[in-house]
Amino acid sequence: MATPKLSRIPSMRERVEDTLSAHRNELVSLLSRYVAQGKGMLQPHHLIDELDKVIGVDDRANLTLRDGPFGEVLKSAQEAIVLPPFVAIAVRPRPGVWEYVRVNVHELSVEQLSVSEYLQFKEQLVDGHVNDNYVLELDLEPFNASFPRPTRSSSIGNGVQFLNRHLSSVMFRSKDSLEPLLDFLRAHKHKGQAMMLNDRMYSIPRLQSALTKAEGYLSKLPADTPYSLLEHDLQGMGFERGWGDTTERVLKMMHLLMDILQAPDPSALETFLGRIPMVFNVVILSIHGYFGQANVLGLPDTGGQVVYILDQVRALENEMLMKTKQQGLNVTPRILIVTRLIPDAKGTSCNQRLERISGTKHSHILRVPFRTEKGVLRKWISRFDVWPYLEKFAEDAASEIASELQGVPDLIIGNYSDGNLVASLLSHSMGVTQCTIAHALEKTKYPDSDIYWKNFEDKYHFSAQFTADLIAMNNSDFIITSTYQEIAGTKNTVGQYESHTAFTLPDLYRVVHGIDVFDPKFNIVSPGADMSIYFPYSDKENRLTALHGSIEKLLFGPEQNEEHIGTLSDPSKPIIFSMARLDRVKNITGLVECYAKNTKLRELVNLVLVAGYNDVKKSNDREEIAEIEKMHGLMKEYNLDGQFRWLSSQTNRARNGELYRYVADKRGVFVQPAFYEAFGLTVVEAMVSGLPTFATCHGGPAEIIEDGVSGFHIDPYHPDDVASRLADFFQRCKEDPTYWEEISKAGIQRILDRYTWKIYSERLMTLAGVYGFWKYVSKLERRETRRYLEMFYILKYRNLVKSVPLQIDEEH
Ligand code: UDP
Ligand code: LCN
Repeated sequence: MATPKLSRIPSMRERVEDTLSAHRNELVSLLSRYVAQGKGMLQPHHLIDELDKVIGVDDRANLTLRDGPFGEVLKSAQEAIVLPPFVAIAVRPRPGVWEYVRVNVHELSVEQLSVSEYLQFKEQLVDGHVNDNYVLELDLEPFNASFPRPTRSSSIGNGVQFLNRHLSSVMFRSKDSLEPLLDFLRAHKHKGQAMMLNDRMYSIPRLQSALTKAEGYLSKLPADTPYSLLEHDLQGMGFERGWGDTTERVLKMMHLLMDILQAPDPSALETFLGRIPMVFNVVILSIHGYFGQANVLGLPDTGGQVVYILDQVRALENEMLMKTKQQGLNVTPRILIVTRLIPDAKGTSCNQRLERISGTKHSHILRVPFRTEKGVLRKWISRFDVWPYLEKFAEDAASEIASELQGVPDLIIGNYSDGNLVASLLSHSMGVTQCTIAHALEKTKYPDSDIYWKNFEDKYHFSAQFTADLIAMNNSDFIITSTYQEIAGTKNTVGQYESHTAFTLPDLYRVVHGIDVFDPKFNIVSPGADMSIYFPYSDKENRLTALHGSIEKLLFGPEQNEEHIGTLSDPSKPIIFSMARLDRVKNITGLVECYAKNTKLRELVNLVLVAGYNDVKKSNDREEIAEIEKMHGLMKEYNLDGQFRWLSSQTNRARNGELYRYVADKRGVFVQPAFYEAFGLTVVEAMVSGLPTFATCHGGPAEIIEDGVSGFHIDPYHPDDVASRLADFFQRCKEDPTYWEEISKAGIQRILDRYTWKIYSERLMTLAGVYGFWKYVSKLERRETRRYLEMFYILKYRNLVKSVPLQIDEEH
């Protein structure tokens, strides 16, 4: 039998070269079109549009160009840099995998570029930039080269699964690799008290025989015998607390370990590590904004992150209480949310040092002020201006945490760039497992904020922020994301973390390997919505009908005041509803404009928004002020009165929940029109309330919603299409009301299946266990990365922070 010939996959350069010889004329004409645009950057749709123009619609002979190897290269291109006579293309054949080619259009020659060469070429786009051969390159690849990682794009975001497979196969291959597990169990203590195994258990054979002995002893006892009655005997055999609260649980846990010692398998390992009681004290850092439990939502920089963390803490505390009890421990778990104390708290509780979190027994918000040599900063400041305060904040927070917990925490969770940087500093100095949650990475929200960083610097100080992000993602033991796209995008779009793999900040430094999306530290653990606040409109028994009077006043009352302006002359029409902070990226004014321009839509439905303030005097946030002015302009220009109601930010969550449902009663929809939305909690809230939801295709919502099934994707860059899609939907529902119900039901189901806090907290506890163990096993290797990051922090980050001005309080 003939052996099939193995053919090598042609390189990117070869594919371009082959096409050059087969389609010389067309390719010259296409490339000349690119080059004719002069120095600049081309986006994917530009590249394809020009290709279609060259081919011509009916030109069958040339279709092979579009469907051939070069067409494939162009279809997976993410950007092209044109510096005549060169065109360099960044190609992304699949999530997380990048290649770079450069064509000289005059000489028709092709070369493959390294990341570094590509970025160096890209830097020439910036006027006044001097090409220098000695540019600082950040490269974390060599440090991670020996670390295991998956290769399939579909494995991205399943880090813990991969890690367990790796750990168990190593343990299987060599019995010596079981030693670290023994050491880990022996070293495990809480506040000086031994847990799991005591010092007598000095070898694996001894552990195995002790387990067999314990098994014999336990199997003779009733399954529900409490641990207190077993403690003395088990201690004599070498076991300490932590195995379970009854004979049955202790036996199950011991069987898991016996299985692992005999033939390790990933799922037994995950269950075992997830059950070891490791996390009793958790510190959650969320620094900027107003972090409070009431009267804060919708204020600038204060949105989903606060909601997410408060819900997370409640779910986590429950899970920790249940787990510690089941493992037979008398330890009271504690969670501290550490945030900024704002003396000028504007009617919120943000000036209190310690605040108990409602719905929990042992969790608190601990507030620490921003302090400099000049004293405490009294006022709220934008998240873009916090950098000069963080190092001192970390020091002060460390001592406050120590005095609250009477020790160090077992897990530190950072949130957003500022919280993650402080989490890195604290976990580094305390040697504690660090978890990172981005919520939003600003680099993705502001296009070209890397290459043209200098243009953004005055307002946003991105150089410090992006540097902080790189330090935190690499220092962190594990990273939780809400969606796959947050890590690695989709087939056609780049993920938020993925965009930190390689980029350049000209004249500052070049990132050639900033983060690897295949790193097993990435895990998708999606948040949910608080089901006591956000639940389906059809859940009649729990509806808060008592609030309908105040909701109707809010929507239809004639008064024009600081809480609402605009009127709805026909209250019987369905409502298009949206709610967000009044940031530019949220594009709320874009929704108003697209509604305003579509006559049919205006006839069919009303528009109701909850966003920011309607008076510029009430805001001190630069983006919000610009949006307020724009909104007033649109109301006037399109004469929206009678069809549009603008409500100021709403801080009453219970009423907000009922508002979603009220809109659903009226067969309305929710629209999330952001230019970019990292995740989008309002999308989850609206869907679970039963509102058919139309949400941006840029970011998380595209993954939450299955287009046309559980809601709809919209592209805010094509507002006319958005308006006609909405108008078509309402027209169809008018003719066939069951269509509204179909989408509504599917939306509710989608959330119940995927986005709940119960699934979240179980997962997070397992991750803390597995990565805690992994940190222990790999601590020597990790040291090298840490030292490199320390250097980067001291030599680069601290200098960048010096360029961010300190804020000044107004005189009192
Ligand atoms: N929110 C609110 N009142 C407002 C605006 C927003 O209660 O005036 C809430 C909203 O219900 C959601 C959160 O704030 O729970 C916003 O989260 P999302 O993830 O949608 O956006 P973010 O503000 O975090 O960018
Ligand atoms: C921040 C954002 O911008 C939203 O997209 C998220 O939903 C929120 O945080 C919670 O993670």
